[in-house]
Amino acid sequence: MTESKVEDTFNAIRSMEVRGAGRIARAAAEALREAAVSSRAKTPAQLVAELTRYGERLKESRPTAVSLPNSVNFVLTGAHRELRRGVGKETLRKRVISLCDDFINRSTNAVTMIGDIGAKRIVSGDLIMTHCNSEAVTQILVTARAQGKDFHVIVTETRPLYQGRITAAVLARNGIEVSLIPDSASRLYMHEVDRVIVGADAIASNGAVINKIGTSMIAVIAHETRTRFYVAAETYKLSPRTLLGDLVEIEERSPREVVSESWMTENPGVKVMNPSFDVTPAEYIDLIITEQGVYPPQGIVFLMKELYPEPVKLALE
Ligand code: RI2
Repeated sequence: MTESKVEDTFNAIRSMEVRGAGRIARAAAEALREAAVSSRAKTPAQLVAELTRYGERLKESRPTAVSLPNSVNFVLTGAHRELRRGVGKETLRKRVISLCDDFINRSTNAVTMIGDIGAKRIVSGDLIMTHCNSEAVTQILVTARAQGKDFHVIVTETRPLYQGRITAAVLARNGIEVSLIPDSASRLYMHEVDRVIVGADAIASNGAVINKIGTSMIAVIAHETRTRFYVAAETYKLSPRTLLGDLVEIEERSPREVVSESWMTENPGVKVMNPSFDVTPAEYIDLIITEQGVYPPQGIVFLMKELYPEPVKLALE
């Protein structure tokens, strides 16, 4: 029962039935919560071993969004801490359940907070561009609209999976004027745009942002026209391992998301590439809007060291 729930969540994340960096992090915490509730482990050590195995499995579902390992590690680190303290199995189970709830609550609160902070940067009359589908970005735009601000949003389709259509539909439903454009039309409209706002799947210690493929192209175009470029991201999108020199892995997805199976069969000489994310260097980013405040990308490392001291400590040991 438990194993199959974890596998269901693994498959839902991998197939992108559940997608978006924040949502997959919460889905992993929910799966671990359910695993803790229904576990038949006989000892605290067995319970922690089981959860660790499930957590490691969930982490393997998608490689780029660091929110996923940060969510699993938040729960597992707490579970191991309780085990070392020598608590009984039922206490440990309750503690794990409350850690999962805690992560999920923090995550939803962070999105709300980002909406409140980011909405201050939206001005009536703005033309805003966004790419892909980010709940942090959507929250900012919907909050600004609820405050009575009038603005227009250009949403890129975001090939190959067209998540831009989701964003456009949600914004329109919230009374926001919205236009959907092919990704390749970004430069044509950029000279009219006041600010670009995108989400993030991971943020490196040097302030580089890893987000949906095409983000860096839009950032370069925004730079050309001196258009402000903001990133909206909860702090669990910070990648502490990048402090130790690790690179963020870029997910390569199936070519079938780009062309049909029959097209591939008819054109065996063509290698189809489908990277899901790209890296936007810090110099193309004006601000990173987090639930802990607004940071220049070059300053994000200080927040990272404060929130994730462990990797640094490990490196110094
Ligand atoms: P929120 C998404 O990844 C997009 O790249 C989006 O910008 C980012 O996660 C952050 O989304 P995917 O899962 O967490 O669609 O702000 O590949 O919702």
